[in-house]
Formats: sequence, C-alpha cells, structure tokens
Amino acid sequence: MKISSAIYLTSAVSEDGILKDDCPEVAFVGRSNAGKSTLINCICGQKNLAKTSSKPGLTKMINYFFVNKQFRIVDLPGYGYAQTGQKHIANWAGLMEKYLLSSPSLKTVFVLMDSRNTPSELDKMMLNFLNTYKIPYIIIATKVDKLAKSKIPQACNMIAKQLGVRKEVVMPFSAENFTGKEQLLEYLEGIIN
Ligand SMILES: Nc1nc2c(ncn2[C@@H]2O[C@H](COP(=O)(O)OP(=O)(O)OP(=O)(O)O)[C@@H](O)[C@H]2O)c(=O)[nH]1
Ligand SMILES: [Mg+2]
Repeated sequence: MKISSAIYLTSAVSEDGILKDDCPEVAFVGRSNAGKSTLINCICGQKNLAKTSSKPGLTKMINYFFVNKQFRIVDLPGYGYAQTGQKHIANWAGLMEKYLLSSPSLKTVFVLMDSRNTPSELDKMMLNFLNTYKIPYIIIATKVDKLAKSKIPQACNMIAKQLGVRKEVVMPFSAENFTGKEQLLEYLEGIIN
C-alpha cells in the first residue's frame, strides 16, 4: 500500500466522540513514548500529522486520521506514564476500553513496544484484554535503529516469548531508518483490502 493522503479528522475525549460508522479502522496502542505518533507520521510520510514528543504522555485523546480517503488510523493515548495520577489512569482505562469494545469497524490493533525494553505488566494486560475480546492484533517492536542489526531478531523473539505469542506476530520497525516500513504498509494493505 502507498499512502497518498492522510488528514486529521477529529478527536474523542469521551465515549460520545467515538466514531461508529462503517469506515475501516486500525488503531495504535502502547506505552507512552513507544513511538505511536511517530510511526503514524512515518507511514503517512508527514512530519506533524500526529503530534509527537520526547516527553511521555503527550497524546491524551483518541485522534482519528482519514487515510487514502478509504480508512482511518487511530492514535490512542499511551499507558504507563508514571506521572499521571490514579484519576487519569481510571479515565484512560475507561476511554480505552470503550474505544476497543465499541468501534464496529476496528480491523486490527497495532501494539507498539520499544524494542529495547522488556514488555511491561501493562503491555501484558493489553494483550490479555485483546485476547479476551478476540480483537485481532500485531506487535510492533519500535526504534530498532537503536539496536545493532544483528540484535533485532533477538529483541523481537524476546518480546514474543515474554508475551507468549508466536515470533511472526512481532514486526521490527524504525521511523528513523524506515526498517519494516514496507512490511507494515503491506500488512496494512492486507487488512484494509
Ligand atoms: N530513534 C528513534 N526514536 C524514535 C522512533 N520512534 C519514536 N521515537 C522517539 O520517541 C519519542 C516518543 O515518540 P512518540 O511518537 O511521541 O511516542 P508516543 O507513543 O506517541 O507517546 P505518547 O503520545 O506519550 O503515548 C520521540 O522523542 C520520538 O522522536 C524511532 O523509530 N527511532
Ligand atoms: Mg503519541
């Protein structure tokens, strides 16, 4: 797939804002700072479509983008940001759960994890949730430009093992040197078409 157009559509801060029409959707979840917004910009070939930050916790809303006039990419707020209070976490979990359970055209969830880190308890809870509700997902090991090339398969295998998934489910990605970009776009094509 080639992404030839991508525009910001709208944001949701509560259940009322969740879009429920029949336009196909893919969503990006993961720990704060994992690289969700950066990946979206990378595959869309735009620098500032989704807002990115070196400070975790930037994306606080559900942000919708309309791509190729055909499907939506959804940038979800990150989890595990240490400085957010209990109230924020409860709001986040509520909104996330509502999004994941009441988006009729959600095709696949991309779960992003920094390839240098061991999956966290929150990552495991996210996978557990997706498994429980039979929501299709794929795992993206991000920022592989930070690893020696020879260590990338090892890092992906470690993530797969920790999460109890087949190693084919973990795809390496870098927004810096575009590792995995073509594969991801191909995968997206398979989901949407
Ligand atoms: N080296 C490298 N840095 C990356 C890559 N992807 C993202 N980053 C950096 O990681 C930081 C966080 O990226 P974001 O895309 O804002 O992360 P996010 O997952 O959207 O974070 P939240 O919105 O807080 O949930 C930024 O400083 C990015 O420049 C990558 O592929 N390689
Ligand atoms: Mg973000």
